[in-house]
Amino acid sequence: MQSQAPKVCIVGLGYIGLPTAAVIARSGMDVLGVDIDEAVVETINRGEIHIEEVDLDALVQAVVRDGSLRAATAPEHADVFVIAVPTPFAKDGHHTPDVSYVMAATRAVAKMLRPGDTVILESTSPVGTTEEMRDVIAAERPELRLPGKSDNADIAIAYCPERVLPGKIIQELVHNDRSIGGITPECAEQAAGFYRRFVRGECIVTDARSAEMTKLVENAYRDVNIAFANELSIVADAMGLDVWEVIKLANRHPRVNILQPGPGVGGHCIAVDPWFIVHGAREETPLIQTARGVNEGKIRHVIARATALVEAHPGAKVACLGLAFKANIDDFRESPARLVSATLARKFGSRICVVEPHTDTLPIEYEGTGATKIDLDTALATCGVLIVLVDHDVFKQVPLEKRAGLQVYDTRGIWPDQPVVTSPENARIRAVR
Ligand code: SAJ
Repeated sequence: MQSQAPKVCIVGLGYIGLPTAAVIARSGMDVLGVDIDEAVVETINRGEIHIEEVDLDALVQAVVRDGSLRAATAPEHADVFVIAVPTPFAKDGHHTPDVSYVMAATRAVAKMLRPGDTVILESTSPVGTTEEMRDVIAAERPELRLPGKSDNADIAIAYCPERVLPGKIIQELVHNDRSIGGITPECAEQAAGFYRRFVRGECIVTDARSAEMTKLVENAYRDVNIAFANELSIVADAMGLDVWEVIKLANRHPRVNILQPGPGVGGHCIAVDPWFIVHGAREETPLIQTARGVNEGKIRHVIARATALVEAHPGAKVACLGLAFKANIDDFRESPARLVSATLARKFGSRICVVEPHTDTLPIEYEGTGATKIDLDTALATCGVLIVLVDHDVFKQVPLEKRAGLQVYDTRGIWPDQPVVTSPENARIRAVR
């Protein structure tokens, strides 16, 4: 790594690429952000952002204004290329990872490469993807000596997964430790030299395949642990127990730390990445596959329980609290809360109201159902049934006197003081299973 600040090109300006580009630009490097979406490029070049993330707007505005970050629709030569494009599922119905965006970005970058450059993949990817990138570069640029293929490689290729939490991305980008996996040890060291310029956490070097697996393992670990909590919540419903009380007490054991049940696992990572491990080792992953099944099953359980509650109170309006996939964010993609309330909206039409402080409109699937969006105060004043689907702080703060007389199904356990009602619908849910 040259001691002079390297020029950096980041391909993909989404939830990871844009904050990463902005943080790197802030650290004094000259950054070009690349996205195929012209509207995204224009927005960023105006110093604005197309995604919501805490503190990102002011940061992007500052680095665009001082010229250290600019955006374009095609890459230009840089010393370091960082690829942060989506790796969705293929549309084959088997949860097969689709790395075609990674390979398209690699081909675009390959054309620019000069000896001494570094190419880093950050996208969550199945094991072996970084080597596949190397092979794509080899096909595009047969004259380059590539790592793992010849000694004295001309360029470095490495995998360094992002591991930042939505809502804390800017802070975690700087302070989290990073696993940096090179195709060779030299590649890892060259990439680590780049990250050490803006990361305050430890930059730990390893091989590319281990780094790829590490990222998948982190999210599969969380999925398995959330599945345990969700299974307990279903058991507690069957036994008439308060799962939050049981978890709170069990967690007083010095070696027990159970996560929180919810309406299912949402977002674009935890519910997706375990399948990337399964894809590479289907026979060897019964636990990971079962955890996915438990977390998917929890969504169906919540829909069944909520349906029974709504049916048991035929005259009441129903408020579904929250659309986001988790607390205090405005990201509604892959959200179990959204799936639950949209399903109720299709079943019960205009009886269903949705409360979500982070948006002015309801997503498209509510169109024609008759469901409406209302604010929290209106919900508390007009709805007889509340279904808590997201633990936003504004919901947690609702005092008991405003909800004491209402029928409440709290899937997040945000209101421990809510009186427990032993109602016919609870019995019915037991019968449903
Ligand atoms: N959830 C529960 N109970 C819990 C914790 C979470 O039901 O106790 C649910 C949430 O409500 C949400 C889902 O799980 O629907 C995922 O939320 P999350 O906060 O666990 O994770 P993400 O998807 O926001 O971010 C994860 C993080 N991974 C880990 O914590 C291992 C983050 O560090 C990764 O960078 C991110 O995935 C990613 O991009 O891979």
